[in-house]
Amino acid sequence: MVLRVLLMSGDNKWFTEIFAASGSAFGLAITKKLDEVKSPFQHIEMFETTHFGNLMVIDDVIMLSSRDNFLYHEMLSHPVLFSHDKPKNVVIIGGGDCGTLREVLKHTDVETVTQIDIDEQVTRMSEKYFPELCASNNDPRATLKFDDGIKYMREAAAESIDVIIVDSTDPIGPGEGLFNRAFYDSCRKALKPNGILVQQSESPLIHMPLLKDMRDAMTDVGFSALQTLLFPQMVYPSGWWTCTLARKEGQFTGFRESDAEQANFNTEYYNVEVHKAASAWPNFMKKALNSK
Ligand code: SPD
Repeated sequence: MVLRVLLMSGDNKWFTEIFAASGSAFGLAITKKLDEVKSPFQHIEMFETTHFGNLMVIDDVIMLSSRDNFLYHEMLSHPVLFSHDKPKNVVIIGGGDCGTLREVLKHTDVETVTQIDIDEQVTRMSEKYFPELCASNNDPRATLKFDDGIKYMREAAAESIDVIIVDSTDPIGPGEGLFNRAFYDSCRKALKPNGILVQQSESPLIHMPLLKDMRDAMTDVGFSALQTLLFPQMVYPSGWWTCTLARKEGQFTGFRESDAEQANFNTEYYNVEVHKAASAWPNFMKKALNSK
């Protein structure tokens, strides 16, 4: 269960996300509340912080800050795109703040990116408070749809997509149906034979049972190889996060290292060394996840 508190301390207020399941909490000093909207799906709030720029909170859970969203968005985009031999057609499920979309569009080989987020208000808030993330939204290769991503994948044509990126909230509320076998099965069918799915897969320190369930479900529906990558993300519970890549067929042997080395775009976190290091697992993860 996630709770939130607004505390007063000296001149500052603090937005604090309490993660009761792990007896931990994370807080940011805020100067003011900028905006809020109750959409048909969720409660979206925007705060101005003292040190982290703007902060988006959905249903009391921190989604992103101006200062550190690059870590998550780069790791959800570049490892999977450089692991595919020629990613032309990309689908983003969720991702309404458009940070992942911005990173994907940096790849000039990508011909189309279709983003399906259930909640248009997330994008409208992001356009206003994270304009840097939305700067490429008018790229002719990008299509933004506001619809149910689960239904979209269920109805997608078989073998039509190179890369699917699931940039979701936690598995509660509208995001819940993106973490189960039925959804992974739809994704697998919609991928071309050399296609890859990547999904944000929560914290290795405090969500291990969920991560294990996700990986087991991906394997059960027939994905042939998985790769869980680790990266820091200060504003999420534990400050340590993962994404999991799942290949429809074959193994993860195709990292286009020289293309990543010579990439003609800027990144703040991602590079070849980071890509390789992100797949190194600490012993507790090997013990928890290598049993299957
Ligand atoms: N605990 C919060 C996890 C949220 C992950 N998704 C954030 C969306 C950023 N594009």
